[in-house]
Amino acid sequence: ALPTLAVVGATGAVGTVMCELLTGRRNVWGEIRLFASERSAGRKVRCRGEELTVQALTEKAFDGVDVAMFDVPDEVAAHWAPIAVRRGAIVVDNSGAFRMASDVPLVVPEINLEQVQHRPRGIVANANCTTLAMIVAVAPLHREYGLRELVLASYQSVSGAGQVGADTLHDQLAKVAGDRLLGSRTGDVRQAVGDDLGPFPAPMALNVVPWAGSLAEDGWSSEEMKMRDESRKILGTPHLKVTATCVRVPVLTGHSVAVHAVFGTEINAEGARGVLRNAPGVIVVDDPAAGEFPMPIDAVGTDPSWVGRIRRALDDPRALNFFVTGDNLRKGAALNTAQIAELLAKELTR
Ligand code: 11C
Repeated sequence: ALPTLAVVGATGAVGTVMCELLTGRRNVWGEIRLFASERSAGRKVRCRGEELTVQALTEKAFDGVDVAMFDVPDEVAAHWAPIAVRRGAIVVDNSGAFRMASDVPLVVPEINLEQVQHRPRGIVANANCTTLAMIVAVAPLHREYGLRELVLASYQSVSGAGQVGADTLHDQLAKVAGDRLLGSRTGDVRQAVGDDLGPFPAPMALNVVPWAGSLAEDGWSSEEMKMRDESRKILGTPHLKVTATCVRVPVLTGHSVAVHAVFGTEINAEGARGVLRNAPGVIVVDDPAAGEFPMPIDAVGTDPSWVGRIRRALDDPRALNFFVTGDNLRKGAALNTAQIAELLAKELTR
């Protein structure tokens, strides 16, 4: 029989995309169970052509579940993932709760799929959406040229902060739309937007906010630390130099990253383009003369990381600059989780 799947956090922004993805992937799972908070329990969700009723989480609900995909806040995952494991499930967790634990693999199938087998705690972690968009392009270049350093600047969409992030931008845009003075020297976006900033520290409409996540040490944000820590773990380079500046932009879906990557050998743009064209999960769109470069409006709703603006640094022949965009809800979250879960399904049905 095909394995039973649980989706925990089925009604959030990522959970919704997860159900869409499952609909297109037949013959992988037998029963599918959807879970969410008490508030969403009882809701009907269409998944794989069936109308499923969302259930509240209980310990017993995991009985008979083979694989549980979690997309819930860190503290919820920290509590419930070990319970799901005790009840017999393998957990694929998209929160930050377990990513950096040495006994939990952090898996990106295009890069380190073999690590899915070493999971002493029964948990496999999924990386942060900002790391994922970028690392799928960086890893093949690392394999070819030997990475020494990454300097990153992100352009993150509001849906990275969940459905409430997307709703907040829509509401704010409705408030400022049509007023040509707003956001200019004579206008005041803050006044028009009012107090409802949603999950953001400042207005997102007509603005750019150099902040994502929570405050970490010495002025760094948690999101910037994740890009550093997770890149090192996924690439298996614990001492890689990584500097990130994470910025939220008024885009609904699609996280972008400007990358400056320094390698151990000299590099040229055409060689790098060739490596990236052959890399799994990557699309090269790089013809600025024709107005072709990767943008969130291209990447949204698609699986790969879109890479362009590939050029060698002017002052360092070992350094490459490029721009990468990926759908933060797909490869950044639901898709990578589903890919890991499918590796497990294959293992279970062998
Ligand atoms: C954001 N990348 O855009 C974050 C959301 O650790 O999985 C995902 C946070 C995480 O706000």
